Amino acid sequence: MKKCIGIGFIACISVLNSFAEDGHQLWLRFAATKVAAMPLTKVTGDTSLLAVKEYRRAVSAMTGRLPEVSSQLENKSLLFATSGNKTIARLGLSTSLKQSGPEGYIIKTVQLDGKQLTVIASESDKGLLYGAFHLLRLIQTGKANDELNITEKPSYNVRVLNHWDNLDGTVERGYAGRSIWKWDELPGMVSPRYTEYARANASIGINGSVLNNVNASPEMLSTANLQKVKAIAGALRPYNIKVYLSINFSSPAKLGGLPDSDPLKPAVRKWWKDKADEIYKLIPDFGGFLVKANSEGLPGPQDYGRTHADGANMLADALKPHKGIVMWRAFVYSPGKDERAKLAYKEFQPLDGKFRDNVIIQVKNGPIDFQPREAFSPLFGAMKKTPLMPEWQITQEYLGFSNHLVFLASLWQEFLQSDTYCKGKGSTIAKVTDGTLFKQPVTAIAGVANIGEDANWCGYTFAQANWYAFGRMAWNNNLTASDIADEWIKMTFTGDPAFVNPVKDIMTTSHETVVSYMMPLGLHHIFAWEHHYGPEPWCEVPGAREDWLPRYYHKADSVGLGFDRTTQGSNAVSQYYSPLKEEYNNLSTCPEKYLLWFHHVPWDYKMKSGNTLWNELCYKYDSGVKQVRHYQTLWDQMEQYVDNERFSQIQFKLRIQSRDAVWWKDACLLYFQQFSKRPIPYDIERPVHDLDELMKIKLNLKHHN
Ligand code: GCW
Repeated sequence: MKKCIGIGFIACISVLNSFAEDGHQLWLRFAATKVAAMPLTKVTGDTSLLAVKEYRRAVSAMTGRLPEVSSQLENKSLLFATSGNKTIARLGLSTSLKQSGPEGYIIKTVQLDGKQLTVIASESDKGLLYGAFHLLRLIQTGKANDELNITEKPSYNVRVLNHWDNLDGTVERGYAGRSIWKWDELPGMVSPRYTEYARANASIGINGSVLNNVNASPEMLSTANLQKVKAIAGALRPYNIKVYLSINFSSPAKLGGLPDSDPLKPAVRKWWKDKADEIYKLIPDFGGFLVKANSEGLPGPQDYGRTHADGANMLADALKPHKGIVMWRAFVYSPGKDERAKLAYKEFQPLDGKFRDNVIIQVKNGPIDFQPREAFSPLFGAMKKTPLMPEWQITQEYLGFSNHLVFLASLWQEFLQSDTYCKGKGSTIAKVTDGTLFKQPVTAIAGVANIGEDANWCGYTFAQANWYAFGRMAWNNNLTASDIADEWIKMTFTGDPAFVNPVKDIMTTSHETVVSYMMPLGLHHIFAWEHHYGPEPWCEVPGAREDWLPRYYHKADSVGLGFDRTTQGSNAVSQYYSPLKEEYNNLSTCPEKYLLWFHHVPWDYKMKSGNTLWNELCYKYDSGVKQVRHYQTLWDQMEQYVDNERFSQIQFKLRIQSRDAVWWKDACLLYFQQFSKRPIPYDIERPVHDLDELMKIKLNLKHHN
């Protein structure tokens, strides 16, 4: 039965979409209704190739008929071929294929011997698989035709998901149920879900998976656990997904029984070398290690007076003979040394050039911590002799968990297109990290996964879009949020423009919306203690680190609001290149979206709109609330295009988001009003909560450390 909340009678009696879908198929539904014309139902190629299997499986789902396979070239058929194939040479594709590398591919319509063929060609089977999924995407989004001429090559070599999954099955900052990795059952039982996971990732170009939490247990590397990792690696391998592990820097002592884990001691170095040898014996294509060291209480080389480079290089040396890499995180902020936003740069920039060539530094997009909006981390562009990889958070720790609709591609696009000016104008983060401006030996990008054992994988249909967007942008860092939303909507729901257009509007404005109702104008880190779901700008925890408390960041007082990071303040602006540092330093040129990130601004400061800061803040919060209500209205009109189950889930979640937006607005405005002592403009909705009442809210949301 349909729920008829706020929807018209006609929609309620509609039987068109009365089937239910639990979202398990993600964007790989291959629904028959979406395919207008299916041009290529004949295939030439080796049926044992996964690319051919995937293509046939999808087409059969869309048309009800399994495409025929022939060994002869047939008119209007699809040819799968790697570079050795005679036809590839005849078509003169060999050189372009070489340039596209083993994962790249060409999809091209050609005429040969009087026949029209569509060719998917690559240097290797991996590229064929990616090419097959590309063609399927074109078919589903109505873009397949007889004039295809596509050459693709991934922006980054390593496109990896970081699972913050623990050996006990919990997931740190996970909002989609427990971990998909069933350590208790492995290696004897290998869940079919691993293959489904690998396939979903391959369909969007992801080629690596770090299986465990960066807050890593030394036990992860025990021989028994490595056998389990081997079993997972076996399930992921056919889809070109390599496994990586997060390691605990104290493993030699804690697991190996050595007196300590000093990276310069021969016994410690030998322990790691032996461990690497053991891993590669089990998993010859193992990817390497991800390391969180000397961060948030975890052990690291500094415990022994050594540097991050000493630690990373030791691991790099152990992995090098096997072609493994070290992804070493720059998420460090030891207390007391300086203000938090400056710390990663201060520790890592001086180490530029000191790392082995199989080390890559993994840097969160912003200098603090995955906030709704941050200025980009100044480390990007600042380490010219060391490869850097962006780390994004797909799981919505600071963005309403899997309750809020927030399409993160907009945030990531803003980040990738930010100009660092490190080599003059146009030195965007995309170009700094993907090998365009610096010839890095390895390029990479990571996303913290939002995947769990929920039937729909991510806890919310719209959270699936963020997994999808990560893969697509890791493959092609020039794609826009709008392009990606368009594809995803058509594949996940329907290609009907009456559905696609409004939903795309919702998705592409949703990031700005959440910023408006949570932390507009550069505000950051005013979340509730520990779980980071709701607002708590007033939060006080006796004995807590200063930089874990919201007031450290918002600095509200009778004069104004915001963190002074100018040359008069903490001078974080100095970590950026000119002309950015001057632009950010000056109140009148600083982009208003970063205003309170870089400045402590008087309540009566005149904004570009003509409003005072206080009024602007109020209008921003209010606009965020209004936008979510608008999304509800739009969504309710979409019922006729969606199955019941997903329609109702989204309707339900939007109601939560709407209530949460009001909660955020009331909490922040009533709290900051105590400092501004100014009225909330009379043309916006009055608060519906009391501050006292909001300050009592304590959610019982544990996070697993
Ligand atoms: O954002 C913080 C999270 C921690 C996380 C840490 C990190 C895995 O609150 O849960 O730990 O960042 O990125 O290491």
